[in-house]
Amino acid sequence: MRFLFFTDDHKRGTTPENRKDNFPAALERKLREVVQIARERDVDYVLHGGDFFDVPAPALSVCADFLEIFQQFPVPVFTIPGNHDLFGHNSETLPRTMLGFAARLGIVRLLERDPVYLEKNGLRVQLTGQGYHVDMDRRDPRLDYTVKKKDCDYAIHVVHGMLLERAIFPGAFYTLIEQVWDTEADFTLVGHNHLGFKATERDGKYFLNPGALARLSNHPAEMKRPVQVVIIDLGGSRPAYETVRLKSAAPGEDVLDRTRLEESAFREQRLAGYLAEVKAAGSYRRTDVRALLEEIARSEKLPPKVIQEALKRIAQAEEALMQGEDGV
Ligand SMILES: [Mn+2]
Repeated sequence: MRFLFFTDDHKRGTTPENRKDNFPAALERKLREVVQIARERDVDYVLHGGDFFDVPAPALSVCADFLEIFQQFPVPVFTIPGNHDLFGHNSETLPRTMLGFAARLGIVRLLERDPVYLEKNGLRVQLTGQGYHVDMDRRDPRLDYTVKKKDCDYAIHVVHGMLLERAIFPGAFYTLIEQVWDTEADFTLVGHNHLGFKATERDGKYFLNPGALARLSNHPAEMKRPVQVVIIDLGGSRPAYETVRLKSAAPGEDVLDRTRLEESAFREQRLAGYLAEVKAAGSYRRTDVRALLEEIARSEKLPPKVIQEALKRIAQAEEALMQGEDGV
């Protein structure tokens, strides 16, 4: 049984400011190549790690253009919602999003904690997924990243979260691979961190994030990294995987704007100055609105239901804003 995994394609109808080319056209070429690879490699299933769309409800024409390509996959496509797919990072809004819509029409299938079992040539594979939610990388990471293996030969778990090999700057929300080694999944396939991480294996358990299919930022590492998909083969005597680079992905320097990189270095300096002022004004370490809310709630000792209500209203506000914006 063979799988093709890729993630974070952020389908959208406009070109991000950091790109010099026509982003939707470039993404269309990449996705057509992914469909071709799925055919050539004769995969049985396609797995997608979330951030299927760049916003929860893109314009209808944008959805139609890209979903048409997804319909060309000769096999089922399983995915999970990423943070960009949801209004206010709230998984309850999924039915009102375009990803929810595509799933309802059967163009993609959504993975959940409740396993799907796949069988071929006497091989039984357990497939689960964990989409993004407001507590991702904030609560006990084993609740999101680990699974139990039951009645199967292999287990694959797909997650949209900030899983990393080593710690990054303090104050960021992330999970380290070493915190979730006890998962029983043979393959933990991860999206969200666009730069990806080096394939990691311990005791025959693999953790893979090949990086985003889309390059949205002009971070120097984003300029250099490969744009790739992963092929997993469970048909042999032991599981195997390989990465396949996309031929249609232009070199980073050709599509990402360096002048903006210099400008953004300047902006980052100014932002750092601004953040220093925010820190000086209060003891808050976060800049994300939800995280800030949590800190305020903690310091003010607000009851959980007040926090829940505030999170709900943030999601509603984002949803209302998006709908007024024609999904751009
Ligand atoms: Mn993403």
